[in-house]
Amino acid sequence: MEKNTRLILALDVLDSDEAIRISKAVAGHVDAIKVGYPLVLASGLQIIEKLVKYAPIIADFKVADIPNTNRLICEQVFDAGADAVIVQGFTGHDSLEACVELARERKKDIFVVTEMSHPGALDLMQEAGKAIAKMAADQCASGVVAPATRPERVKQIRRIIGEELAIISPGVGAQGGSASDAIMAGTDWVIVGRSLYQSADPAGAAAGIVREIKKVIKDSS
Ligand code: FNU
Repeated sequence: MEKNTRLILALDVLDSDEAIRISKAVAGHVDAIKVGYPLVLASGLQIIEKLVKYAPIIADFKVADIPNTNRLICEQVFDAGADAVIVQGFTGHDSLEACVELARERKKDIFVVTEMSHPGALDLMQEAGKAIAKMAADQCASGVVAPATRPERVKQIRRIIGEELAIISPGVGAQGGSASDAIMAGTDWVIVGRSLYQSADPAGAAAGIVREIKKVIKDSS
């Protein structure tokens, strides 16, 4: 994934025509499009090959199973044309290794969820977040998913994983996080869903976030 606009669209719409229309509109403004269960369950896995012409596709299936099942899932998703898969880290080193090994063979990317962006992540997940980040780094995953809603955690996770791994951060906009705060905390890409796909002008909304990101980078350099 090329680091250009540093914006990833989370495309959680259900209708494939709408998904294509929005992807086409934001294509120049995003470095990737993230699809997940809502869109894929509603319109089929083949939506990935229809969208991949607009941007690289990250499949957010939060894969969380035993190693063999994890590998089978990632194989299906890579075969469908996705460039990256988001997997959970809490299932442990062997489950993650199955995904990372396959991605290496296929020259694809795995992003590991450390701690999620919603309030409930504080109940159980946050405690494991730093250990998951370290495991992702030890296994040489491509990157981690860390919460834009908690920039201080992004900072801590960046210190743990170093500069080799990427951080992609959801939670900007609808969940209350700010793109500039996440970028300043060390995020490589912000992931934005509802604020883009529910906008009357998704391209304009995307361009606005990209401007905000570029400004904060310029002001801080
Ligand atoms: P928006 N997402 C998230 N938090 O929000 N993959 C996480 O910790 C995580 C995610 C996804 O709120 C969420 O499923 F690991 O409308 C949705 O697709 O901007 C997107 O990021 C956020 O969407």
